[in-house]
Amino acid sequence: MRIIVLGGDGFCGWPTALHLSKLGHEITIVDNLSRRKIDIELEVDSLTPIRPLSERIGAWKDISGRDIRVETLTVGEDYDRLLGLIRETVPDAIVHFAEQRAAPYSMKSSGHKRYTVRNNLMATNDVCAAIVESGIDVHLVHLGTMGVYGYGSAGMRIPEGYLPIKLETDDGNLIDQEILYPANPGSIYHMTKTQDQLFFHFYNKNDQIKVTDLHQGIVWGTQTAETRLDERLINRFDYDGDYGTVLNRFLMQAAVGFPLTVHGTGGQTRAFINIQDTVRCIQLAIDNPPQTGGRVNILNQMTETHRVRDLAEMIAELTGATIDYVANPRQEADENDLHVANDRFLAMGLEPITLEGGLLNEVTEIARHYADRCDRAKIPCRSAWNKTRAAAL
Ligand code: USQ
Repeated sequence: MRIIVLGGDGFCGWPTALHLSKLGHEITIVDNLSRRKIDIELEVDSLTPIRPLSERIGAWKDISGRDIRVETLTVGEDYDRLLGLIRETVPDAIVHFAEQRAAPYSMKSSGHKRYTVRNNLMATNDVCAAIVESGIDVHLVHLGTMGVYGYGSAGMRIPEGYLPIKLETDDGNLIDQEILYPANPGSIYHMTKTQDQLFFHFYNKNDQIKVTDLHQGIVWGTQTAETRLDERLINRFDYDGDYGTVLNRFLMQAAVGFPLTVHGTGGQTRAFINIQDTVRCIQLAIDNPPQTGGRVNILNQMTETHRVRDLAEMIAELTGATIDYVANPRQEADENDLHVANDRFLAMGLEPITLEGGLLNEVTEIARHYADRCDRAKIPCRSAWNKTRAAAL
């Protein structure tokens, strides 16, 4: 297949591009290097020494013999170039990762809120509009987030996108309907993903575009079968307070002897997935497109749920690290239960990599190996959700 990967230089985009290329697909990466520019803004580097994009692409050619094309453009701004690329390549699928993906970054200031909204919403609308204008039958695969649902479900499993409801008609009859699960975002970033759902719903209804929206949990791990092949292909490892995600941060903190930063009581329960399973899920989504005319296809891309303090305790036991219960900079529930349906990927053959699966050690090894690249001052989360949270820090 011909596949365009929007945001193909990022943490999920890069390993996905390699995985799909390895499978024999013809890959074009579109990226504006915004993630690397944010590293400069935040004065922090990936813990792993990621190479410039052209060097990554050259290394992949050396290792695999396969070409990946790169187009540097900003999705959401350079509309004509995006449309031209779609017309020229006639892709079977477009994988859309071209969004600002960090909740704390999106909450740093009004400027960061505005950037995240502008960037993410314009990008998604431009992709949908360009697909329609091109007239090409493209399958759009979008990386959404579990955070569109909020993290509580009143004791029921969070379904895959649609909530079955019963409506009482005026004459007293009950009728069955399915609606998009009510959006309940916890940050400006998560809010943009809830709005993405409405773009997809509208363009699907109006123009019958084929969309798969993947509601992904928190990714852990860093390497995949392809990025492991050569150090020049290494994936990002974010550890800083804005972009680092919780499990990778704890593993890295343990490796450099920094007390594990549990926010509040650590009673927050979240969904997780290993990066190797992320790339496999994207492949499965591409292999199983919705039918033309069908509704937006929504899958929960997660494999297990864990409570933050349980993760900290597990890692402390594994490594001897200490735990620091710090004031929570986020406006979020102290404690929540989370049950999530993920039957659809399991039915497609996904065999989840679980935390017990041994890869925790690999992440710790990588964190130890590159520990001297860590700037400890960048570890604490300082982006507060509101004035009350800021005052408590
Ligand atoms: N947390 C800590 N200590 C830390 C860092 C985080 O206790 O040092 C807590 C946070 O307060 C939060 C939880 O861990 O309760 C998760 O935080 P996170 O930074 O790992 O994840 P989050 O901000 O939710 O965002 C990440 C990705 C985002 C993706 C989302 C999936 O950055 O792109 O959409 O995970 S989900 O969380 O399922 O919505």
